[in-house]
Amino acid sequence: PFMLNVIDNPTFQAGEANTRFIDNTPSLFKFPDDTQQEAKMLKYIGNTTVNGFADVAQHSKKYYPDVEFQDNFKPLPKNIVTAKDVLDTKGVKGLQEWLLAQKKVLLTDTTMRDAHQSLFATRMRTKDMLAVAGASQKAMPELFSYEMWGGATFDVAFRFLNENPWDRLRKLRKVMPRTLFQMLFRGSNAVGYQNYPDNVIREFILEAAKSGIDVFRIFDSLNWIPQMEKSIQAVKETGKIAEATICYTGDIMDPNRQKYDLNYYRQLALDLQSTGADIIAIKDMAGVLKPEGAYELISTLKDALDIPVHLHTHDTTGNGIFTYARAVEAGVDVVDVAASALSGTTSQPSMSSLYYALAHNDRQPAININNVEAINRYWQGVRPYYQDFSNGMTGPQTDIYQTQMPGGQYSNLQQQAKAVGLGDRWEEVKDMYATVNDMFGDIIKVTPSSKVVGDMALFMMENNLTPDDVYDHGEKYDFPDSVINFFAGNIGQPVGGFPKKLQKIILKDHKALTVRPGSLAKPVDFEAVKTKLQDLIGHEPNHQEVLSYIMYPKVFLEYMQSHKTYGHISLLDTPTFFQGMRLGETVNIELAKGKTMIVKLNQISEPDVDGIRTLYFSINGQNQEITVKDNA
Ligand code: 3PY
Ligand code: ZN
Repeated sequence: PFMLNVIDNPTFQAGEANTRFIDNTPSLFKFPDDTQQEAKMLKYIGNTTVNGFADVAQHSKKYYPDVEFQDNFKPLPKNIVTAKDVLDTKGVKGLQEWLLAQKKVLLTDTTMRDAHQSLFATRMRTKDMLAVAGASQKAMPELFSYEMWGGATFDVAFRFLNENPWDRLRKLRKVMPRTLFQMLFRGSNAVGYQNYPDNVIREFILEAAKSGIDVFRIFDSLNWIPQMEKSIQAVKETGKIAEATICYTGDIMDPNRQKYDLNYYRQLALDLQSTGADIIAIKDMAGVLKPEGAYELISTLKDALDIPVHLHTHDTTGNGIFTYARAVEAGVDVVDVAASALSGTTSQPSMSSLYYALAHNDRQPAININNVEAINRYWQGVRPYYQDFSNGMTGPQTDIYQTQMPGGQYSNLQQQAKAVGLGDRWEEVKDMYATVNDMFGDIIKVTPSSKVVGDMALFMMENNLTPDDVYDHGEKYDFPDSVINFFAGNIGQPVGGFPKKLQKIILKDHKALTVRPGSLAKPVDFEAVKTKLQDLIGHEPNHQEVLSYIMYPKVFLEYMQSHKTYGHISLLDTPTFFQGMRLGETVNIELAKGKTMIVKLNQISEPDVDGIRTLYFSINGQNQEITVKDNA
């Protein structure tokens, strides 16, 4: 490459190269890839500096502290056996036995998935996870698992962060080889919002298992087992853990709300156990499981089942720790918590709060609290980076007991409401959400059924509709696609069936399914998709790319395009990624180990008649200018 650089150099070609030519031409020492990578990086920084990042307010000053984190943790001692070691050496059965034999309650850390999904719309970048991942494994080897993939992280990575979620998995796996990795899997909806053919579900699970996922938390948004069976079977093929999940809704202790009563949950758990579940999870996605309800529910399940029980809640109401404490008394095997800085409100309860809440209790989790707090200090530094995406909730919201909105949806629906001009009517949106749930017959609300309820609520508000308007002249309206889809049975059958009158109004002449949608879907021809995708992206796609394209065709292609334009911008620090640079600022970008690009922004010109600005940078001391169209 060096010779080529010399030969291609215009000075050299013009025959003007003298002996000092090489010394004075540092670009000769850069390989084309570097130069391209730098140019792409600059293009991104320039664009973001001038035009900002979609939906993020620009700040004229830095408003976050610098994060300094030193990994001073010692390597894992030889005698420590992690849950991952147990799975890898003794298999699923071994892990089940190991779990059931634990006296202490075990923990799953959701910081890298649900916590940020629920607090700031899933915007956490891989770079911020990688900085602490290896240290976390050393600091907290006693954890059951890390939830770090699935749910909304898959599409948000492509859609908003210009990142490939498979790369995230690979990189984290590399630095956390002895930690169980857990993902949230939406049954027949995989990591999407729609039904996928059975062979797509199977291939996705096989690929995820191969890429490092150990525990698959599989749920269906209507608790309909036919929508979960194929996923459970696929996980069993891989020798990984099928954690079949029951979404909790209603209130088992309220005699007036018995659509989902204790017996409903007990029977569902038993049915999932017979379907092949290795662990049963209770997914309290909205955080409405009250402490006494948790005690009743977990006691009943522990009595009825032979397999471990894992409880997931959100701390939206402020009662999460109390709920867990009662579940711990009832014998729950594992609960989900997050690092304090990313816990509370719509996220999971805090790991360290739970630790202290269970002081002098013989089931207090076996963790090193000083280590937990050291890791948390890192997250404290990172959290402000994402303030712009935060849902703004600063304290407990007990109205969630009425609205039953999932924690993961709260911040997303808020963004959606803003986008359609309903940002300042958020309280009404929440009320409408509860109203729509009643109209739909009190359904289980979690992705994607929660999105259906949210879309309908926004639709009714945008069109100023009351429920009576819908019942009386609903035929006049074109309801959102997601709502039509739901009533057409395309995401499955709700408990107790559809409300017939409303179904007719929404569907008009459209027919409704009563069978599992996947039983009718044609299998995807992976080879054909691969060939088509190769034409679209210009290289032979790997299996992960094929699967990503099948899940999200448009989002994936847009990602590929922007990746081509901007290169590896996942290497940028987060403030620069979202805010660009300010005049006089210097940013260090580690392109590869030991290869740093030092970027300083010296000057920005006024826009010319065409709105083009020139930005003057120095890159590793060399001046470089680029032009950017100012869209303002
Ligand atoms: C998801 O499906 O992403 C969820 O977090 C549901 O709670
Ligand atoms: Zn959740």
